[in-house]
Amino acid sequence: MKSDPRVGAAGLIAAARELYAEDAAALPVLEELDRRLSEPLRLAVAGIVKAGKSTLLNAMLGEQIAPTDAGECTRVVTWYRYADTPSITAHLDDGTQRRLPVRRVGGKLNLDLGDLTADEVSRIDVGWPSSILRSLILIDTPGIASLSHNVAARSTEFLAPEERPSSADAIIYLLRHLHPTDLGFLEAFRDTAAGASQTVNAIAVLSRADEIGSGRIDSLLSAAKVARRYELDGGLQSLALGVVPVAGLLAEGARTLRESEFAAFRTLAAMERRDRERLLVSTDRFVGLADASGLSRETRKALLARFGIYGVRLATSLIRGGVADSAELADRLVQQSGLLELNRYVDTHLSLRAETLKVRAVLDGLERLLRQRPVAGTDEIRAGMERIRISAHGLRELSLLSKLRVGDHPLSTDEAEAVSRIIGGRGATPWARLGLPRHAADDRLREHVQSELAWWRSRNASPVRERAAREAGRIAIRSLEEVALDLGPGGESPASDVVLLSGPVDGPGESAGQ
Ligand SMILES: Nc1nc2c(ncn2[C@@H]2O[C@H](COP(=O)(O)OP(=O)(O)OP(=O)(O)O)[C@@H](O)[C@H]2O)c(=O)[nH]1
Ligand SMILES: [Mg+2]
Repeated sequence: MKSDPRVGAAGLIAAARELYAEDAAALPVLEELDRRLSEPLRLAVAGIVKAGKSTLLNAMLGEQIAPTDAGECTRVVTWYRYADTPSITAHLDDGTQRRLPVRRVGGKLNLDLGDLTADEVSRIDVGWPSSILRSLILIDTPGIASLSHNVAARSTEFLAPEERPSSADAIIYLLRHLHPTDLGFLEAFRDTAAGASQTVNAIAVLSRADEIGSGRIDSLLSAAKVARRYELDGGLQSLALGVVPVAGLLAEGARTLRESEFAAFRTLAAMERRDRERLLVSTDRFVGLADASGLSRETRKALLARFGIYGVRLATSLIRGGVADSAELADRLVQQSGLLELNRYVDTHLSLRAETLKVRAVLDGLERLLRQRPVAGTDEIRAGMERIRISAHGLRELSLLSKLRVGDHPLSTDEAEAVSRIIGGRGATPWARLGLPRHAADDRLREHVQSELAWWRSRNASPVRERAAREAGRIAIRSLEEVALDLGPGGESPASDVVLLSGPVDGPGESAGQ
């Protein structure tokens, strides 16, 4: 029978609570670890100032909740978690809490600190009835490398503190041009908790992707090329799982598209071709022209703010191509924005591994506490942690994956690539592990898993195989055995109880790494 690492970790926290019963400083740490274990995965959105973090978070939520303009709130770490009714709570540095009013203005949540200043607030907690928050806690963070040292320090202290594990289980890191600050931060995040283990939970996003090709209609293709280049030779390889180009503003606009906006796009699409081209030639022209076939300057300005010039051009051209209603337009714009690809990354690398990532973070936190506040009688807890680390296959996969990512292994390049794929380096779905397309038939998956198993077993049986290579092979074999078990002998596919952003289990499949 498989033992549940989460139950094991919870047991260790309970045991530690008894040992530290008299220690007023240790108890809150243990309480926090316990909470972390039972809550959804904490996914933080990070990046330098104005990288588009809050906009992307709104796109993921499908609502305009996170404040995107200047203002005090963009300087505070803000947690978005599931609640049946909306609520906003400010946690102050002095340990007290204050409820803030929930007000929406023009579709946007108006996050207002009132008479508080950002410097007094340690974090804001927003409770919101959004389905994605049932499986993830999303955390918006202030810009790294902000002009205000205070603001940047808050993010770094939260995400990559020196003296304890990160408060986030995983991050989406937004970058626009690969800047030394980006690499520096990702290195710090990687090196927080247990050595290099953080390489398996950072996804890089090439943000504001529509601006890369100056908003031209092929902008996202240019962005995809840049992202690929960064992935291969930007020094990012050992720091992030991949680089996904995303036009967050377009995704946010599409997911919150209003009928009046659809009508405005339709008006643009119906204009005489020459007039339309003249109008869409540049941002300045788009808002500058006095008369534009009945679209007021205010309307045009609003469209630009919500979709960017790329989004306006794309929406118009899609309508001209036959898109007939606002729901279809929204779908098509979301598809073009890169958001779905990002969702797939989150699903296959993070959501499917949520339990493991949480257990790992909690064990790191517990270990840190035992080291910093030594007391008698912790041997059993330490032994328990070791048992979980050795026996929980998900943890062994993660630890091997991070070693492979930083080149710390004795395998040949081909073998390392194959092991990495099998243990979930391209996503934890069966087909990603087997290197097959997303929609491959179950029978084909079964056939592949058996032939890979046979190959790895015979490879590992070689008497001259190095110990570390044999161990890596053993982990790969175990992963394949689990895939085989999940697939069953035939018939129905097993149902997943993980809530995924992209709906039914979806993997990077054919598009992986393109
Ligand atoms: N063209 C374009 N503009 C974007 C995109 N994402 C964000 N922006 C714009 O960039 C500005 C900053 O966006 P935010 O989402 O507030 O960025 P942020 O990283 O949260 O900023 P701070 O929290 O202040 O560091 C806003 O004016 C957005 O409209 C995008 O994908 N494309
Ligand atoms: Mg922001």
